[in-house]
Amino acid sequence: MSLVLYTGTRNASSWALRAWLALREQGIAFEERIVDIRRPQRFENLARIAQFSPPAAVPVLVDGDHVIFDSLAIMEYASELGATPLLPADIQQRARARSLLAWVHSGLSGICARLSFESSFYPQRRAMTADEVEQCDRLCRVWEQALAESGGPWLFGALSLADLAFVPVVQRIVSHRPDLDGFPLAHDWCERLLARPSVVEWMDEARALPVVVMDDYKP
Ligand SMILES: N[C@@H](CCC(=O)N[C@@H](CS)C(=O)NCC(=O)O)C(=O)O
Repeated sequence: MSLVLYTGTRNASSWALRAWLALREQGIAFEERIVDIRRPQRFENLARIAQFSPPAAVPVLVDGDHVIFDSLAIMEYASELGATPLLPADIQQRARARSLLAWVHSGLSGICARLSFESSFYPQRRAMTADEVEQCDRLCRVWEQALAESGGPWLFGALSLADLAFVPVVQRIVSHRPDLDGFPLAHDWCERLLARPSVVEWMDEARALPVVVMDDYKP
């Protein structure tokens, strides 16, 4: 089997990170082709992706004659390819994990739009606004409750796609509000997640890249 994963610029491509993590965590060998999604070369590069993948976006996984696009589809494919699926065996737990995945995939909350993934690598980071803190608390309550119910170390006990899907969100939150006061289980889970070797590898490469600070990065 020869798999090729098209990903994006490390510090900007949070969707690609999710797909990459799922393949890595499942121990699946793949060739990675990083697509530069910075302007202006972005348009030419994504036009090349459009020749074989209708959304003209990354990530895309090519498995022989099969083109699998969209991070969620790739994550589920990786889960099924691996020796142990990255979704809970119990039907209700699996539905809850999928609910979280769907929530992330459909935008999650205002926090991701306001605090870009790239902003977590800015040398000067602003404080969260009151509204962002409120949204962050809402997420932390969800994580805290899941961890209390499962007993950890991951949201559903064993590592699942739900944990991996939250990595870019956790990176945004922890880089803007590291203490997470009042959410001890969520705090430790965030640290555990960001310490996974796969996550460290991606983030180290992301940190080494120059950042583009957006004008709208202000409270
Ligand atoms: N729903 C898609 C979103 C993919 C996406 O927006 N990818 C960005 C890079 S992280 C991209 O390639 N954008 C190109 C564009 O939208 O023009 C997924 O989950 O894979």
